[in-house]
Amino acid sequence: MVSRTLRRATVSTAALLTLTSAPAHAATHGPDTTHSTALALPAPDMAGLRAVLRALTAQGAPGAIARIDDRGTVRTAAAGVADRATRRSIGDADRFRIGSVTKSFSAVVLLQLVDAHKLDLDASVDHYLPGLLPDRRITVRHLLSHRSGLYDYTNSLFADSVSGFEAVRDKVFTYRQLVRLSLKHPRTNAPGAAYAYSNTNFVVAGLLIEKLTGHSVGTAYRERIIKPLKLRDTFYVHPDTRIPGRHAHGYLTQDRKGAKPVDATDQTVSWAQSAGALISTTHDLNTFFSALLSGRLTSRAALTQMQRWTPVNSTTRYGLGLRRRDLSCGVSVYGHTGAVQGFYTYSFTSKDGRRSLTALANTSNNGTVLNTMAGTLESAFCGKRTRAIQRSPLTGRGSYVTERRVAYEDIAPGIARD
Ligand code: HEL
Repeated sequence: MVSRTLRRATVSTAALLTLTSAPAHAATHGPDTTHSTALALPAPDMAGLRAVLRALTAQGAPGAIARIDDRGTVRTAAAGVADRATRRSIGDADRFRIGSVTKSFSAVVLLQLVDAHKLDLDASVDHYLPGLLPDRRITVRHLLSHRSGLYDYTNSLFADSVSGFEAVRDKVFTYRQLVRLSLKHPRTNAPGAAYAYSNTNFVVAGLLIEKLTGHSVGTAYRERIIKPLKLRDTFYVHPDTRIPGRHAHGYLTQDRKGAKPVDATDQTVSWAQSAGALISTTHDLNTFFSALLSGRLTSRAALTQMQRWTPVNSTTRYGLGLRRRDLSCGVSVYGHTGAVQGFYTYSFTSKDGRRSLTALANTSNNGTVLNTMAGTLESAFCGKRTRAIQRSPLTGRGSYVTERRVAYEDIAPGIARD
């Protein structure tokens, strides 16, 4: 089973083209022209989903879970353990660190402030935070779409994965200290000129939230998202190091092959804060993205702004704190991914928010696992694999192709390694 999934990850582009209907591509910043609705979606492939989770454990994740919420119907799957020491099985109720899925929460708070006429997406960041950034041309929209050109300080912080992590595990940073780490390096591009994923953008977003609401980001998340949506398992505990209640342990893979993974569960996540420090569950993240895409967290106009896409690669676009993934069956899904030491998360929903999938693997620094996790989206939104006939150009003979290509290309350089 494992080898089948691995083989699926390397199927040729030619085979992929045979299998797929071409995904709709919106022009840069153009309207969203995709056609995915829950009604048109095929039934999820639960056997396929379970196979992906088993493959993740074979590839080095101690455990993996996935949950699909589909108009009131809940489907869950799990493989492996939450805790390598006790061997407790991992389950849907386990809380975990969601990493950059936090960015979608930060973006929602800022879009709510746009709705309240307290923030202008196209205003200079300098207007709200005078003197913070060296270039007054950087706008709020540039931050939220990763087009500011601000260097991602985590590239330097985590050049060596374990010593980099241990150096910050218990550290408490101010936002301004993190911005200063970024500004030691040249900017990657002129404002607006290119997409370059950077945690720095969402650290500045945190500063904006605090400045404009007069409260901490934790309070903003709680009052504006967590309480209204009754997300009972979602927490922002910074600078506390513990995950409250029942949770999965997270294991950071060492750069040195064969070395024992490091239990990275307890940490301040102060290096990320508004860019990545939330804790949640599969249930709460599905509720969150479903609410967002169905228009329950912002105005429709704000949601439209969040879906002005910058192309990232052939299958991924980035809006404002929101990713769009175009799947092999032509369906597009909306959400975010996360990578924080010990935890990889995928959380996406359909265009209308009616079907959502969240998956977690309690490992990190393992590019194979991160790539394979894309298969959870295929199983959840594309259904059973299509059997398509591929003809040999040499013999003209047809054979059935059942694989689908999965690819995760949108990774900050040096962040996830095989
Ligand atoms: S990276 C991503 C993901 N994002 C970005 C952010 C997040 N996470 C980080 O910036 C974490 C960096 C260190 C992670 C660490 C590991 O794997 O545990 N890696 C190393 O130390 C490598 N030397 C773009 C993948 C996202 O999906 O948005 O979350």
